[in-house]
Amino acid sequence: MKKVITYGTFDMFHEGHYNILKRAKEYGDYLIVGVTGESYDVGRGKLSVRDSLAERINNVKNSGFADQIIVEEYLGQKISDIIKYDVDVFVIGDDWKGKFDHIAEYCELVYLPRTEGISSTQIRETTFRKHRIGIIADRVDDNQLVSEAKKVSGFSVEKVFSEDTAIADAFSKKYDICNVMDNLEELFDDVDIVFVRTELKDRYRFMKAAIKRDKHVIGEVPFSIDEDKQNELFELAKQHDVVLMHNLKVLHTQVFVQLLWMIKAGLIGDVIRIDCATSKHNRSIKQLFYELTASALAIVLNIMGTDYEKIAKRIIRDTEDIEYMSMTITYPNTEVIINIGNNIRVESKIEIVGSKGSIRLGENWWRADSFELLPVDEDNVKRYYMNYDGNGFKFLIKDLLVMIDEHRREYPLMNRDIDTVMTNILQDIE
Ligand code: C2G
Repeated sequence: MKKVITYGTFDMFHEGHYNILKRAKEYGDYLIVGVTGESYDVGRGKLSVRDSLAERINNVKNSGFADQIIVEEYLGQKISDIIKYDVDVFVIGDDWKGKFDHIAEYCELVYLPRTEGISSTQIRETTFRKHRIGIIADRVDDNQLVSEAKKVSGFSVEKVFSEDTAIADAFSKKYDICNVMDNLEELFDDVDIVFVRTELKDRYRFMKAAIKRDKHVIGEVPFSIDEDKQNELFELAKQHDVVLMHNLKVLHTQVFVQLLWMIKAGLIGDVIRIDCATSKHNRSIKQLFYELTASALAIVLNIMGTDYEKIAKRIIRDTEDIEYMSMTITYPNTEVIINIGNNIRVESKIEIVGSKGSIRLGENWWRADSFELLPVDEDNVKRYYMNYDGNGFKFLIKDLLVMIDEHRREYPLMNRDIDTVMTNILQDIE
């Protein structure tokens, strides 16, 4: 019996998929189809997949050509499948020409011509409404929004506005955004999401204007340190039925959700202490404080909840440019320490110490792609990771799209309670 294998995502199953399965089957007597698993797709940067794995498998099954369906879960699995299933022929579309030549060492390799004029991307674009985003900026720095947005289909960055026209021009050149807007109102025309990337003092004003024009908003954290203004923004968002999304990438990474689950499930026992530190160079302590402390607090408040007993804070300024902030948050049985330095070198890490074990995150924990679990009673360290490129913004965008499309308005890991406590703590530091 001659065994053939082929692989694919098979999202929005179409004629091209049908044709390749049909032709693949003709190369032998038995066809195995590998359908990509969801985390494998995320890992290889395919964030636009719309159908669930079950739906995609079902569609392959309904084509009637597959004798066996398997799930492709990791890079490199193809070689082990060929060995495991004793495959004779490997078939793939010629959009992959040259990429799978090494397979020829293990079995016969066939690249088949693609069906012209149809693709999953094309169907996604015509089936789903495209979300357009406008940016309000006060510096030429997009926080990788533009590059990350390109990885999520159904989303495009269209317009930029700045009160300083030189900044808007430089921004559009640097990030290749065609439309530079002269005034704010124009920015709001034809976009449905607005990213407010400005200093704290201007955020509330811009966010309010965007919400009033029924735009979903992504804002830097905190939106405002004035509790009344903050509440007003949320009230307005409710009235206008739009999403207010905090630019806190960590809350959208798989690694964070995974470690949160492990802690909640009791894998490290009771949390006794959380130690969180990092440092940056040549940046004002305010900026540092807000960006990094907000990420640290988002992690801590999700793990520990919002009922802390007290907070103590110290800022040490040794010279004009060395600054060091140390904050202690006390819970009934847990102590949380957050240390942030400027122009001083502090090891970047988060250590969550529990009665049964610890969890450690290293460098760049605010957009973590890995962590370690160190059980108390075992020597072996377990590593958990999710490889991804970029700074994680794409996961935030993807979550935002799901929220908009499915009409959800509050992201569960950043609910109003967490937001209020976070704002109060940040306000307290002012
Ligand atoms: N295909 C085709 N004609 C099209 C579209 C797709 O022949 N118009 C083929 C592709 O060449 C591929 C198969 O259909 O062989 C599945 O395509 P996708 O679902 O796009 O899968 P892809 O992401 O290319 O995954 O491990 C995954 C595989 O390497 C391929």
